[in-house]
Amino acid sequence: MRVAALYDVEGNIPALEAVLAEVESLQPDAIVFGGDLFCGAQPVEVIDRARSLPAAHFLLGNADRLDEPNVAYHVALLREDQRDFVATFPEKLVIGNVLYRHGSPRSVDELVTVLTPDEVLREMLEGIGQKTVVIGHTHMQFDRQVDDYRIVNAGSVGAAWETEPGAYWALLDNGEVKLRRTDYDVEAAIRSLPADHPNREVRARTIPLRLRSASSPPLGGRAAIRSITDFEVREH
Ligand SMILES: [Mn+2]
Repeated sequence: MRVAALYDVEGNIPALEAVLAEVESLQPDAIVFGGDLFCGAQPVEVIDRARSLPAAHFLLGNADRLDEPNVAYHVALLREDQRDFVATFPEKLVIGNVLYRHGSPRSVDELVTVLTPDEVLREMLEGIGQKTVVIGHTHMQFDRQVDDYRIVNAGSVGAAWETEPGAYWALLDNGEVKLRRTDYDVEAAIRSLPADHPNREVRARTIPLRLRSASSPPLGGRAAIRSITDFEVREH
């Protein structure tokens, strides 16, 4: 069983196309779109492209909730059939005994980073039968072990917050986890943001957000991060 986990595409079609060029050559059994699929520069194109893939499965992210006021600009751009499609996204998927969720092992919205304490992760894992859990949402890739659980953050395809720019994703290959980074034209993606895109300046700065180091993301503590202002950022 080979599964490509593509999280937080965030409407970035150049990033998605670059990743799919690699993914399609690997011929995975499944492609999991792990939530926060369309909010970004090319929402219509990203949904159509993702939906055209026969092996694709979709998960709900916090920014895929059609009634969420923060995403109204993007929802208004979608066709009716696309809105109906997004409304079907489930909060969790199990494929090959791996659990896929957007935020944390138990939530669409909770944040998990490398700094989230083990005891907090234990709480989030309570009652979960699958020993491997793939999440996203914080846009920072990692592969952690807590007791006999493996928690993988697939990273973000469309708005990676890492030390190197690129599109980040994960490949689950017969029990092996491979963290992947794919180059794409980041500057072109930034230029393609429409002039009237909400928070255009912030968005331009966060495709990608460049961290000083992989181990110094944000604050420690329970929630680990609250917003991008918690990050140490360097100019790109
Ligand atoms: Mn999210």
